This record gives sequence, structure tokens and C-alpha cells, in this order.
Amino acid sequence: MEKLIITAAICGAEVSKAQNEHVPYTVKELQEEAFMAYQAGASIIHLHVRTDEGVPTQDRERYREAMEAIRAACPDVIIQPSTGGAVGMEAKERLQPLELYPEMATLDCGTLNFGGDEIFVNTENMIIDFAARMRENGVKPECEVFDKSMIDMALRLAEKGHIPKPMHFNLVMGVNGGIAGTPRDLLFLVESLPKDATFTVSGIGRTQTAMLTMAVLLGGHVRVGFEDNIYLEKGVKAQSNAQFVERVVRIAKELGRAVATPAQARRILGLEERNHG
Ligand code: KMH
Ligand code: ZN
Repeated sequence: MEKLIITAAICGAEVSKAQNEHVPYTVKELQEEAFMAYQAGASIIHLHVRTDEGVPTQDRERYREAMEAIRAACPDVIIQPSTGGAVGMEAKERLQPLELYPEMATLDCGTLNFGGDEIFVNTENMIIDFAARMRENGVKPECEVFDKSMIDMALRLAEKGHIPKPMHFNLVMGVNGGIAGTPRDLLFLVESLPKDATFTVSGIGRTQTAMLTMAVLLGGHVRVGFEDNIYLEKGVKAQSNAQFVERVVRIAKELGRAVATPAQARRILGLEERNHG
């Protein structure tokens, strides 16, 4: 089995300090959280940025500042900006971090309900446009799928040449409005992927530990962090993203799966061959 790539989703756009005071907002806080997660074993930082007051933004210059700070602290870590941003943002705003030529970025592969009246909009034409910008800028897409139909959408777009192969997926389990975070559902998604694809699993909230353990066993990779979960266990809030990384490192060790360095993660994901267009 390949070594385990751990992604730390350190901030997200939908969680706040009101829910957990350790959610990072400022560039310094993002840098510290990224560094601790990296030291604990994360090789990818999935990045959202905020204003100092905590308002989600996709501002290119804010991303530049945060990426430079994270690189200064952990020079070899892979930084994966979000193009999802926060619910309600327009495509133009969401696309800004691609102008910084990151190695990877998220490509959300469908529209879904996001709780209450909120809708996270990703029409087919938006996905095609986002994928084109990624190709032009030499950015590897991580296809974010929240349901089986989004895998089918990504596969159709790959067949038409919009998304390069081999593909990389993030199977996001347990979002309110998406597929549930159960072993049966995760197996269904994994079995629906092309044989040459790589995949990461994110488990939202209480589904997290079970989903990640299954991912380790199935040869997938894992994502942890405040974006997906603010509790270490029932009633106990995490103090840092690193605590989630440490837990999945422990699980991987018990299950005999070694953890990838950033260099090994780049090889597994084919990032060394990327081509700045
Ligand atoms: N904040 C969510 C609406 C991504 O990073 O691409 C979308 C999200 C996905 O976080
Ligand atoms: Zn995200």
C-alpha cells in the first residue's frame, strides 16, 4: 500500500471561534496551525483564509500572505487552496487563489444543500470553467465530491478532457445535504472510482474517526482539521489541528500504514510532473 497522505484542513469557511476558540483567522494563527499540523505528520495544508475578524475571503493577496507565511514555517509542505470558498461566494471571487499557481486546489464537482436555506453552487459550466483555469495554471484538481452523482459528473468531465487523469478525489462524508458518513456509503464511493485514481477521505463531525480508519484500511488518504470537526471526542473541543493529525498517525501506525512526507505525497499525486502553462 502507498504511504498515507494526511491533509490538514486547518480553518475552513463555515466554522468560527465562537464554536472553537482555536480556529485560526489571522495569518500568524494560520501559520502556527499549519506548522503544528505539519510537524505532527500532515503533508498537505488545505487552505481557506479569513480577515483578521474571521470573515471568509478568497482575496488573492490574503492567500499570498498566508501561503508565504506557511512556506516560511514549513517550506516543503503542499499548499492546497480552496476554490470552494464560503457558501454564497461568486465564481470570480472563488477563483482568485489560482492566480498564485498553487500545486493543487479543490474542484467542487456538484451543487448541494448545505443546511437550512444554504446552497453551495457548482453548476456543470462552473466546474468546466474552474477546471480550465486549473489546467492553464498547472494546478492539480482535487475533485471534492459530497455524493455519488458528483463522482459521475467528474468522470464525465474527465472523459471530455476537462479534468486530467489520473484523477484525485476527496470523498467528503457526512455533510448535511451530502452522502452519509457510513461504512456502506464510503465503500460505494470508493468502488465507483477509476482504478488509477487516488483518493482522500474527509469525515464530518462525529463520522470522522470511523471514516478515516476505513480510508487507511482501503488504501486511501485522509483529511482532518477544524474545517471538518471541532471536537476531539464527545464534549471535548480540540485545542489544535495537530491533535487530529496525531490521532490519525496513531491509527495508521496501529494498522501498519506508514505516513508520507511531502516529497512522497508529491510522488503519489504526480505533482512533480506538473506543468506551468
Ligand atoms: N466551504 C464550503 C462551502 C472547498 O474547499 O473546495 C466549500 C468547501 C469546499 O470548503
Ligand atoms: Zn475547504
